[in-house]
Amino acid sequence: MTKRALITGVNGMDGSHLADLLLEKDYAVFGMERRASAKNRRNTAHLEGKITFLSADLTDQNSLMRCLKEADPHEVYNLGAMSFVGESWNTPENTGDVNGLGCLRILEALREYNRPVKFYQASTSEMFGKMIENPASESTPFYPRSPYGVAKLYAHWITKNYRESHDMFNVCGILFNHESERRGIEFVTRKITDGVARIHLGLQDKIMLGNLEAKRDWGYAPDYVKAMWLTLQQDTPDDYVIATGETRSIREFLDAAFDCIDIEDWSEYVGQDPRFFRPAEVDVLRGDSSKAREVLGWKPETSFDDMVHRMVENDITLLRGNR
Ligand code: NAP
Ligand code: G4F
Repeated sequence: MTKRALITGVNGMDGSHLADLLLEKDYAVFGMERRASAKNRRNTAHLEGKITFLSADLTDQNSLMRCLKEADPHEVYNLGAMSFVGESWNTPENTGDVNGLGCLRILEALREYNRPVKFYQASTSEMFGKMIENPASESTPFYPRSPYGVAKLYAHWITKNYRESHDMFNVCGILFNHESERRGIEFVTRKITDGVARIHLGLQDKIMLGNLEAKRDWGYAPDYVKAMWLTLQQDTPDDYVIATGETRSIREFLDAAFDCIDIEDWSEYVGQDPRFFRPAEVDVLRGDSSKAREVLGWKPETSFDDMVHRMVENDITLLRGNR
């Protein structure tokens, strides 16, 4: 029997990598996208003709029900979100609507649909925020520091609540930061690798950033979508931290990225701009993924240095193509 999966946010970084993985596994893949006046298939152009795109929006209940009926999925992965933490202070209400209530809307649609569908919610290390424990595990108390983190915490708890209240197969992956060549340009890693590529090609003089001291537990996105799939293949629904267990500062990311173009001292190429600082910062994130390693047999496969190299090389190639 061919398995069918519905992915919300299919045009995003994770959505596109997950679609690649599920196609390798011979799934029929249905990708939910929200259609504006123009298509946004930068990450999914290669998937046209291989997956079925469905038009819907996490803020539109009827559209979600229509998607479920059209896809008739065995598995639903909710990866759609307003995923940029910095922007969530500018649009807190929309962030709550999409990231918090959007998840509730899918759960309600699933309840009404009333078939045995496994549901995956992309929860986030941003829910740990102040990091009551370091490293953070599934039992660490939450302390979100942004409207994004607060909205995601609602989605996390409502997913668990519907599992317990309605006996649904709902799981949450508490995903620490993960990056790839398909990362949005506004996130710090891609902003740096794109900037380093431009400096290398003589197209830009400086990269302007915010807080360089913040630390993140950075993994490679294709490894993380494997964890998503593994989580839904279990017999019992449960929640898992997905992380490398290593943490590095933005400065260390800069070291690795500039190293790719043989620049050791990058100080003249990097500036700071108050616009990129946040009203409340998450100073450090580090995750303990022991449970995922033991139960799912998951582990990160791509090293930090390899990931940074791939991103810089990809940006150099893209920019050379554009010139
Ligand atoms: P991403 O690249 O920003 O993708 C998010 C996708 O959601 C985009 O395709 C976006 O569509 C779509 N979307 C936004 N608003 C929507 C709406 N109202 N209705 C339907 N779709 C909507 O994010 P990502 O990095 O792949 O992350 C995937 C998920 O994992 C997100 O839920 C994110 O919060 C979560 N997460 C990510 C990380 C990480 O480090 N990457 C860590 C923890 C959790 P448009 O293209 O139209 O904007
Ligand atoms: O790359 P960032 O914007 O990612 P952030 O805030 O950690 O969020 C990402 O990871 C979360 C998981 O922990 C996801 F849930 C979320 O969807 C997203 O994928 O910022 C990383 C750090 C921050 O401390 C920020 O203050 O980099 C710092 N930073 C310094 N200069 C900057 C910049 N961030 C951005 N985006 N742009 C800068 O110029």
